[in-house]
Amino acid sequence: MHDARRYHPDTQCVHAGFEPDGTGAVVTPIYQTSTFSFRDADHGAGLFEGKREGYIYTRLGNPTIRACERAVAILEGGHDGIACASGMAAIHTTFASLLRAGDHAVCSAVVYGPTQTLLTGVMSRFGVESSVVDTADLDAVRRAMKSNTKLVFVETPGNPVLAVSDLAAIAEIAQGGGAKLAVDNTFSSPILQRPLDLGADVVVHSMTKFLNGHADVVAGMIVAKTAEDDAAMRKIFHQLGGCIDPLDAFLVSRGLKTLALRMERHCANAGRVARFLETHPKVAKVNYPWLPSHPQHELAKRQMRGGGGVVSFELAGGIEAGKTLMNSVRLCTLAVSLGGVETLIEHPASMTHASMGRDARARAGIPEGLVRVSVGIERADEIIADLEQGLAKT
Ligand code: LCS
Repeated sequence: MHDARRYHPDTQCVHAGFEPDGTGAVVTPIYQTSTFSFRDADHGAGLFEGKREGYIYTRLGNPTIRACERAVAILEGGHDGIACASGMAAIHTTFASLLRAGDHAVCSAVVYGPTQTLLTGVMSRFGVESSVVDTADLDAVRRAMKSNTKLVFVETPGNPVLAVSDLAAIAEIAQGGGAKLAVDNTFSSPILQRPLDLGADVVVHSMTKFLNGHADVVAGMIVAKTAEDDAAMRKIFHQLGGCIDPLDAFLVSRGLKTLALRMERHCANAGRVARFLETHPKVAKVNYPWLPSHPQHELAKRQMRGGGGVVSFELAGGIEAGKTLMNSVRLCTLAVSLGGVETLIEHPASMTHASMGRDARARAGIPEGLVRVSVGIERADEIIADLEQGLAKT
């Protein structure tokens, strides 16, 4: 579909990225090959020089991977996509492409734990300074900007307390200070939020989550808004080497076809679970952007088209009650990750956000007793009944 950008996102999910390969195949086949033969020596040399279009080697490009890259780029409204082996590979490539020794980066305090650890614990070894701030607070972002700030990295809604940051305002602050804005859009997917339309320069995803949606692939994606940023990042990516496998790219492209449908159900179910939890006497606090009690609810309504599929909450009985709940659920599965069709429950402080350490969690406002649920697409009343029987045991 060469003109997929004209269509509604619901239609783009089904068709974007596909280009006929001449066989009549209606989906892009799995080109499970590491390398591509050249017609002759000059053809090979021409491909390497960039004078000819074609495939060389799967780390540098592959038709199945290209289909997935085009699809996500169209959904995000960006120039092109760079598919990666994981969300972390996408974030690493972003940091390594947009930062160099002597630069400074600003990062949301509420992010997936390893993102922050990569910046403060690994990029720091290569001479990159960083400030971790509450990006929901625009003054904190303004104060954190320095003359050498080259990147502002925002995750919104942020994992796991669902803090929402104002992307249009942060794009102005970042670009006004000579920095690029990169946004981790994993929690919303382009169906609920399009950061590039709001002024961001780069979007990253863990496609392990909603984009693939079936808990059977680990993958990531980078989408740059401009051809220049795409080319610069792709060059670094080719050297770093964190490429996706063609089979995984195929599976993500298949998952994308139902993304709009799945997000509708994730949002409806998560909204019902959040409202149920908010009225439950054993629940002290619920975080969900679509609840009027969420501190950035009005901003979320402006910036997003739905609250997403993730809810987190604190029990009045603290972590011990949380453990009892997690050990008592039957339909929900006790596992990390999120964004799949099945409902998952986990404990951020000892699992997904353990690597940050207690102090960083405290600074980010991530309570030690917080429980996170990725609400799947099962029947909402059956998810709620499962949580209800688990809460009764606490
Ligand atoms: N960005 C966000 C917002 C994430 O939630 C994750 C993983 C990543 C990036 C990294 O992606 P990966 O390399 O795993 O594909 N989040 C996880 C979580 O909350 N539980 O398990 C993984």
